[in-house]
Amino acid sequence: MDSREHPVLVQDQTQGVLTLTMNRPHSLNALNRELLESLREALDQAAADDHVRVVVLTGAGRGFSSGQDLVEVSGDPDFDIEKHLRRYYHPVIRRLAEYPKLTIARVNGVAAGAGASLMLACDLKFADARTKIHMAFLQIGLVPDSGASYFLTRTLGQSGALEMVLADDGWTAEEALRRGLINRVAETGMLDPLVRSWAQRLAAASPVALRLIKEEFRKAEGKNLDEMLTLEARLQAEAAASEAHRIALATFLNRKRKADG
Ligand code: LHQ
Repeated sequence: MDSREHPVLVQDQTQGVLTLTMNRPHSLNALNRELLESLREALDQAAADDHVRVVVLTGAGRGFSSGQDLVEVSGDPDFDIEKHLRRYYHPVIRRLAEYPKLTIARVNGVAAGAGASLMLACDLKFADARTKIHMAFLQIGLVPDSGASYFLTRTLGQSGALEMVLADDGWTAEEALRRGLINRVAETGMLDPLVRSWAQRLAAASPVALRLIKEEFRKAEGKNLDEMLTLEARLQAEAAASEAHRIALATFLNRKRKADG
């Protein structure tokens, strides 16, 4: 298969940043079976590769992802949507939600339906100012899936999540930013510098600390203070035993010794 036809392009930008590009631009990167399987495989490989510290997920062309490829699933009388979700979407969403490395959604254009769910499952979301986030489920008589209900209610609360799903035409990037659904909005032409600066800085940070910070925050949901104090202390012991911490501490003490003369 020609690399231009591959549904997910894997670009190693060295310095620990790997970019996965959903590559079906003619349909605004509509999600078909092949793309979802390729994405899961690429995520698995990147998770196992020690050189990869940060994964950037983005779309080719003018969109991030338009969600499920509606052409692929229409016209098949035997299509079983529940099975389809379990088989193709759930592994990707679970993988992203529990990913051991930092993930950044580079939202270069519209994110709709399950495409928005993919964005929501990433750790950081940076969007181009022209982006629209459109849940799109109700328009075709469906309910939020692929983790959308989970991520939206946690981020926006019940009422905000409902408003988002019922919105006529989705939210602009500015609205999504104001509501806390995404982290940053970049003016036209500024998305790449924004993503690059965050990705490179975090790729140079302690991979152990990043993995544990993610675990800490994921587990904080639904826990009380006592439980979190216990968990923090355990995770801190693991972070403190890492090479990155040992080197950073030695560097600090060296600098201090020199400064003190
Ligand atoms: C598409 C798609 C698309 C195929 C644009 N499929 N071709 C999970 C599992 C199983 C079943 C169902 O659902 C789910 C969860 C979901 O994801 S449900 C939500 C599915 N997505 C949608 O309903 C969004 C449908 N698309 C749109 O509403 C618009 O295309 C958006 C708002 C995304 C973008 O609008 P425009 O910027 O005006 O672009 P466009 O509509 O002109 O689209 C460009 C091309 O992409 C066009 O093809 P063409 O050959 O005419 O140039 C579209 O047909 C194609 N396309 N979305 N989901």
